[in-house]
Amino acid sequence: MQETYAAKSGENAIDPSFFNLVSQIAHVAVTYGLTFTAARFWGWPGIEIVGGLCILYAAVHEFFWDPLMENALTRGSDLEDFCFLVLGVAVAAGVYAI
Ligand SMILES: [Ca+2]
Repeated sequence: MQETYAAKSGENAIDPSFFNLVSQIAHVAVTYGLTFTAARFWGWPGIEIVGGLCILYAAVHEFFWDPLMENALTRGSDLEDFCFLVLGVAVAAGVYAI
């Protein structure tokens, strides 16, 4: 059984590059939202704790969980996913600092 193929015009399918774009926007938004919200409540200690937990989560999820459990059709680059999760933390810290 063939698992992947190029969709024909008009066929109901997901464009992998569009799927990846949406995924990376979601990765940044999640860690940005969590870290910036923590910063609003607890300042820099909130960024250190919640941002640190986000980075820990990103590392475990992307380099342990995904290689074992993620569907081959939706799995992209774990390193890219990790970088965008960390980017959300970094942007939150940057926005909080200014
Ligand atoms: Ca991943």
